[in-house]
Amino acid sequence: MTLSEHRTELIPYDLAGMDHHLTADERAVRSTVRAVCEELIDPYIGDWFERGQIDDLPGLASELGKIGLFGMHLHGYGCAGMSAVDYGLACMELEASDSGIRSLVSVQGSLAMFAIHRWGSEEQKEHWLPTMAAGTAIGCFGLTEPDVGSDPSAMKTRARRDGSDWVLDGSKMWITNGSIADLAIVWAGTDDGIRGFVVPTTTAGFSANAIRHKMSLRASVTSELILEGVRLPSTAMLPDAVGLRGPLSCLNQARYGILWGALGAGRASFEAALDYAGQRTQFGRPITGFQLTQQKLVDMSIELSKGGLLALAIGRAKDEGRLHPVQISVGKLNNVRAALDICRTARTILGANGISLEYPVIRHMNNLESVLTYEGTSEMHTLIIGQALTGQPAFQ
Ligand code: TGC
Ligand code: FAD
Repeated sequence: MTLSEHRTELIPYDLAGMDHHLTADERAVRSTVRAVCEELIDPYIGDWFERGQIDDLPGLASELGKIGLFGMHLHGYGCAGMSAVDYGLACMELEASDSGIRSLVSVQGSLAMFAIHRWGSEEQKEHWLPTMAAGTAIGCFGLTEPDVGSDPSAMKTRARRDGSDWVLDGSKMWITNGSIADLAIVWAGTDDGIRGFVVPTTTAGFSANAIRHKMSLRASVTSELILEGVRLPSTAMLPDAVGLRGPLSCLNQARYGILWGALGAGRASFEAALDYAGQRTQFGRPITGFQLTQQKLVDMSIELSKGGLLALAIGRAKDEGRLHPVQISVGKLNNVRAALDICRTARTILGANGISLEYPVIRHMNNLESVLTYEGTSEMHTLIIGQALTGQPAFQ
């Protein structure tokens, strides 16, 4: 049997056969999320990105909540209690539609909900998690500041005691969902180290401004948070999170989702390029017939295939409770970098059409520039892995 007779058995973005290692239930989760994306997101996303606005964001959030996407890997309190692999597959399908939609889900579930679920009091969990799981309350996660990004230990936002209250002053920058949020998880320095606070966004002294002029993640709300004498009761503090390990534990969750999600954006761009190349004729033949185009398609396909196996290996390790955070850095660094390269290459295959929002490629490419930077830049993940390999921190 020739290779071309085998062709129909191969999935172009999964030549290594990762799909074979998924259970029927996992495939069903993936299909469900894909179908929802095809109905609720794909017909509109190009327009949302171009206008920098999602129409009826509360309506979309509530639809995503209905199928259990918010905090889907958390247990209890109205959360779906699915596996890490299920959650990863969902992120992949969401990001095949748009990184901004995956961000909406990641920040809600992996950052804001996880912070409360892992570090919050019983009262905080019961108060916030069910409505957040339903998508009727939206959360954001404020770690980054205008002068503090990769090194959150240097944060300037402060929380001071005033009687039994806490009073927060400072600002946070580049905060996803910030100006649409009902609650903000705010990390602040105290005399006892960095602590987390659940801040209802209606609290006096709290304000949020949307950041404009973005050329990336345009179908996602990104904001500055201002905290001016924000007075909170003592019950607003996350009681069990002390020090940087509080926020970093949340980042582990979100980075895990991203290492799957980025492959979705890469896959969508690869598929668009493969389809386009088969139809585009130059010099009297489809451009798929040129060796240089085939080289690009082959390289993209192999990177997607390897990235899928890496994501699944990391997902299985997470489900089995043997995942090391450094492995998350390996997945985030590799898969985002690979997906961005795939999008850039796909864009060249589309020629001039590659720069048009009529096709998804430039949107994914621009989005992945943010994904490469947020949740730890590629340099930070390189240094995390470097430290693990050598025992020597090279951050400063
Ligand atoms: P270091 O001294 O190494 O550690 C401080 C404490 O944290 C613990 N720790 C971790 N805990 C859990 N998970 C991890 N991955 C952890 N890494 C470290 C560590 O054990 C220690 O605990 P303790 O109890 O002994 O105090 O910390 P460092 O200050 O040297 O920093 C290390 C570094 C640079 C790697 C870290 O600061 C870092 O990852 N920086 C990047 C910042 C970042 O990723 N920001 C993301 C903001 S959120 C966001 O971007 C959302 S994007 C929207 C979306 O997701 O869609
Ligand atoms: P900097 O830390 O200033 O880094 C600038 C450059 O210097 C980078 O290339 C970096 O890798 C490099 N660099 C820094 N230190 C070193 C070093 N020691 N060695 C080598 N190179 C170094 N944050 C939140 O808290 N919540 C959110 O919801 C959130 N959402 C975001 C959404 C978007 C669309 C974007 C773009 C960002 C978001 N962020 C969020 C912020 C994001 O986490 C930060 O942008 C990121 O951590 C990097 O910080 P910075 O931009 O300040 O860059």
